[in-house]
Amino acid sequence: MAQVKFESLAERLQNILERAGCSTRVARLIATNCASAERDGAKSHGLFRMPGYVSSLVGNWVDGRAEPIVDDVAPGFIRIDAANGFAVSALDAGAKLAIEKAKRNGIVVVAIRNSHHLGALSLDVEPFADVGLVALAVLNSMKGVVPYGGKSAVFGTNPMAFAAPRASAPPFVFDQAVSTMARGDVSIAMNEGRTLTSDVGVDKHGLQTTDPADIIDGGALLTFGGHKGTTLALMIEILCAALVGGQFSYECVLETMPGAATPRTGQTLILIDPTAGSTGLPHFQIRVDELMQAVIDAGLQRVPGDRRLIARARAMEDGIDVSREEFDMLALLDRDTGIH
Ligand code: NDP
Ligand code: PYC
Repeated sequence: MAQVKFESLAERLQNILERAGCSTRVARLIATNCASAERDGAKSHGLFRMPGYVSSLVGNWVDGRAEPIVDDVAPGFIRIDAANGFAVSALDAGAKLAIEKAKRNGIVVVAIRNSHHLGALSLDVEPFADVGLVALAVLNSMKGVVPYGGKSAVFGTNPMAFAAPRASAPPFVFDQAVSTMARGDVSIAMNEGRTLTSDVGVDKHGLQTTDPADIIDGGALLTFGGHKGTTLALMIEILCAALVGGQFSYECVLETMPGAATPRTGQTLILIDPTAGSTGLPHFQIRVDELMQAVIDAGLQRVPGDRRLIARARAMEDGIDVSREEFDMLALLDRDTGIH
C-alpha cells in the first residue's frame, strides 16, 4: 500500500483516459471524479471503475470526445444531450447556466439524456450546495435490480443524492443506491471472499443468496426497504428515462456490446434556491444544522456524509491509499492504452 497525492493520482488517470480516447477536457473531468471518489472512500466508484471506463472507450461504446448540447428550453428547465458521452461532462457543460437559472427563478430542472455515468453521485450534487443551493440528483443505470416480489431484473441500482448547505459545517450530503448494496460493492465483496446478508440479492433462479458470486453471475439485487425501494426505483426510472427522452435501465443492453461497461441512460438534477423559500438562506442553513443536531441527540451515531468528509480530510493530508493490486491494474491499463 502506498499513499498518493490527489493531484498525481488524478493526473495518472487523466493520461490513461486520454490515451483510451477522451478529449483532454473529458479526461480531466472523469479523472478528477474517479480520484475524488477514491479520496472520499467510495471504493466501488473510484479506481475500481477505471477498467470499465477504458473498455467502454476502447470499444467505442462511449464517446470520450462528445461535446454535450445544452438546450435552455424554459425558465425552469434545461435539457442536455450528452451525445453518447459521459454524464459528468454533460453536467459540467450545463452547470453555470443551471446555477444562474436556479438563482433567477428559484428552481431549475436539468434533464440529461444519452449519457454514461459510472461514478459516485454525491460528487454531482455537492458543488451546488457549496454555492448555497439545495440539489437533488437521480440516475438510472444498467439492469440488475428486481422489483419487490419479482424474479427478474428491471431497474438499475439507480442512485439518488441530495445536498443542502449548513451554517456550521460543509453541506449535508447523502448518496445511496435503491438496491440494498451497490453492485460495485457486491463485486468487491466477491473479490474479497466475503458473504452478504440475505436481503441483498437473488441468484439466477430468483432465489435469495448470501454468495456475491451468485448475484454477479446472472443473479440480481433487491431494492432496499422492500416495496419502498421499488417505488423509488420506479420514480428514478421515470425521471431519468421517460422525462429526459432516454432509456430505461432494462432497455440498456451491454452484454452484446464488446467492451461496454457503462450504462447509456440518463440523469435528472433539481436545484432549488433556499433564498426563494420563506426563510432565506442563512435561516435555512441554521435549520438544517438544528435538524442534524436533533437526530444526533436522538441517537444517530453520525450525520450521513461524515464518513466521506473524514476520509477526504485524511486523504488530502496523508495521500490516497493505493494498494499493490490497484497499481497493477493501472499498469495494465497503461499497457492496454499503449504504454509499454
Ligand atoms: P451506502 O449505503 O454506503 O450509504 C448511503 C448513505 O447513507 C450515504 O450518504 C452514507 O454516508 C450514509 N450512511 C451509511 N451508513 C451510515 C450510518 N451508519 N449512519 C449514518 N449515515 C450512514 O451507499 P450505497 O451503497 O447505496 O451507494 C454507494 C455509492 O455507489 C454511492 O456513491 C452511489 O452514488 C454509487 N452508485 C453509483 C451508481 C451509478 O450508476 N453511477 C449506481 C449505484 C450506486 P457516508 O457516505 O458518510 O457513509
Ligand atoms: O455499483 O451499482 C453500481 C453501479 C452501477 C453503475 C455504476 N455503479
